[in-house]
Amino acid sequence: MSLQTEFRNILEKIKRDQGTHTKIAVVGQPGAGKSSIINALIGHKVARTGQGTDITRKAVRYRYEFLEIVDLPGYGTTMFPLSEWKEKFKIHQYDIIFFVFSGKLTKDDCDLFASIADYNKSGHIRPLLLIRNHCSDLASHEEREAIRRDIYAKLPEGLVGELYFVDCRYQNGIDEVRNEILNEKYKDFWQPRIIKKFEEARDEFLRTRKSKAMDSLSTYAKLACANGVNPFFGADIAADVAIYFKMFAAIKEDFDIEDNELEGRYCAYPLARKLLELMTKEGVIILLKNFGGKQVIKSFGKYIPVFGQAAAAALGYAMAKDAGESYVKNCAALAEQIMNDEIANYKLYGDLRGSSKQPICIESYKLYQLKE
Ligand SMILES: Nc1nc2c(ncn2[C@@H]2O[C@H](COP(=O)(O)OP(=O)(O)OP(=O)(O)O)[C@@H](O)[C@H]2O)c(=O)[nH]1
Ligand SMILES: [Mg+2]
Repeated sequence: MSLQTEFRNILEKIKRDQGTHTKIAVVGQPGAGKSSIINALIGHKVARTGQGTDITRKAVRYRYEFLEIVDLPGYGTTMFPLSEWKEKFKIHQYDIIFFVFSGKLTKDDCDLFASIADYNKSGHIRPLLLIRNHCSDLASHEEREAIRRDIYAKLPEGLVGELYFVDCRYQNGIDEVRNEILNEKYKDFWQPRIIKKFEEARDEFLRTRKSKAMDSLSTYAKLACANGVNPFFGADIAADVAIYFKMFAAIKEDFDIEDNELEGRYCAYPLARKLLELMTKEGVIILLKNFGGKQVIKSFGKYIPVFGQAAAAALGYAMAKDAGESYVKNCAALAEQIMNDEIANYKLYGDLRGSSKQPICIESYKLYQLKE
């Protein structure tokens, strides 16, 4: 295991908690391309698409990372007149609304806008994204501007929505919605929920690992105590170095911190360098020197009968305990810093810490179709 694996495991656990999901409703007229947009955003054909109306006949929920994207049937059909559709699908329960359209706006669209404006009056404002699909049909800038003017004129007062042009066939504009909008613009929406849960899990991780590390420390401090009465003059420093090495390695392992992470991915952290320094003989000798007088007393004390031996043993124990405790503290502080940074840089789409422009790779994500 590595710290990064621990981080991912914590996230995986949180993902199973539906309470952390940000719910997105994808709404619009039949055939506007709602299901196609879900497929394009997720990067995988999960939702059924097709010509004709009522291709999607019930709310289908897809979980993607911390999002729950819900594909809804189109409204204004025989099967779903708008009033029944509103009653059945209750879009005020969602956090974000994607309104997808590809042709002329109808009276139903305007009625829906009015309902959303009404829901927002309760004070819970749901971001509204106006997504014009089939944008490759729009050759000129003027055509887009006309669409912009038309839809903004139809939004009731108080209802704000940003307009995006996408095309599912050619994937135009999808990256923008996926990366800039969901990853960045709405980060404040989904991230605080995860962070809250994450902090609890992180603290629990640190608490259990610290206590495990304190057990390792105690084992090695006892060995150092025994080495305090080592009768071979000059041998105890070498033995101490070996004991300290083992103690530090055990503590690191208790925190699932791997040397290759310290040397690679997390090398920019000053604490990572500090932990690595103590994995070298030179580093441990410097540490022992820093104990100064104590080490000297320990080396000579054992030649003073009874009291000297006891004092050397006690010193050996105290020094190892001091060094171990400070190592535990540094491991915990580094793990905490790394986890905090990982969560702050976490992106829904794209690799961890990777560029938001990276193409989506479905293999690295878990995708679930939730049961009705
Ligand atoms: N040319 C073109 N065709 C598209 C685009 N987006 C979707 N389509 C096609 O339009 C048809 C309808 O798309 P869907 O995604 O099923 O539409 P929908 O809004 O989910 O439809 P319902 O579920 O019936 O409400 C499908 O045949 C898609 O392949 C696009 O951007 N360009
Ligand atoms: Mg559909």
